[in-house]
Amino acid sequence: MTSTCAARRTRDQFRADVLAGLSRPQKRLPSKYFYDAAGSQLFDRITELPEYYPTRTELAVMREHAAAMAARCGPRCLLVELGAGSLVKVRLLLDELVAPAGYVPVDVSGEHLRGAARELAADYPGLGVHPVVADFTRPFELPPVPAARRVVYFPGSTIGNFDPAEADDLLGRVARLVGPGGGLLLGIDLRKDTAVLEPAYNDARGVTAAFNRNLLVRINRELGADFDPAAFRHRAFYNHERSRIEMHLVSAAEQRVQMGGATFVFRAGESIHTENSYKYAPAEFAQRAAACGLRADATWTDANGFFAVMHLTA
Ligand code: AVJ
Repeated sequence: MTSTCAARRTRDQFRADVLAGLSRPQKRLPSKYFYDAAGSQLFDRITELPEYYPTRTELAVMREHAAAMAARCGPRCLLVELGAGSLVKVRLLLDELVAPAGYVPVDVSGEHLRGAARELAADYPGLGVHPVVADFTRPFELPPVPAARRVVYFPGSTIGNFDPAEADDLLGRVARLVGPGGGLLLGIDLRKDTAVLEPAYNDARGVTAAFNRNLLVRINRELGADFDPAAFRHRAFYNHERSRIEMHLVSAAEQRVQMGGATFVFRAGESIHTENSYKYAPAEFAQRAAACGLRADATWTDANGFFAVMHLTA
């Protein structure tokens, strides 16, 4: 059955990524694997934390400027959302779009995607909803829906999880996907005081720590490893030189972890680097996007300048 094949391929890729990441001198795990069912629930709780400003700030920017954003998108546009986790945000946009040609949510999780698509289709009876199951960090194709313009919507500052070279790669692929004159509506988290940034990733209730450790729980369950999640400490800090929050899991003691036939040795204090969350200045981001074929023509931010939604044209 095709779904079983796809599930196995996904599992094999996960295993290969984990083995490769843990074999590097600075151990690494890709942050895209945070989002299993438990991880997605923990992330939802993160978005409600008093310290975690990005989600509520982006929502406020969307609420205030949805009409202007929709005007930039233009009438009869095909809206392509990367990730289907943000039904609240896309609704703000859909409510303002003039005669949208359709909505294409793109997500790796077929289950999550179908649920989200069904919910949205029920609330927008005239709207064609065409879910695409794909990992948007790799090339994928769009369904042939006639439209005046294609616009990719990429909210949540997820672009911040990409290293600069990966971000450039994604921006270039988006430019080709939407074609000349097409658009990108993008959420980016902005540079700000460390005193605001660091608590957002070190919340007092320990939800972010649980989110970070859940990656080890998932690796145990899905790949049969024997991590002791409690033997790893959550660490998050702002790296000024690279303009990014780094999240790590720090081994509390010397220990060994088995996975399949492989053994990974941890020194006391050795870390696994689990996430980068880059913070940008709007002008600097516009410059790197321009080099990838996307011209920024509108930027909306909150009064504190914490978060930006940017519209770019290919
Ligand atoms: C989903 C990319 C917005 O980088 O802020 C939240 C994920 N990691 N807390 C971010 C995350 C730790 C998050 N994004």
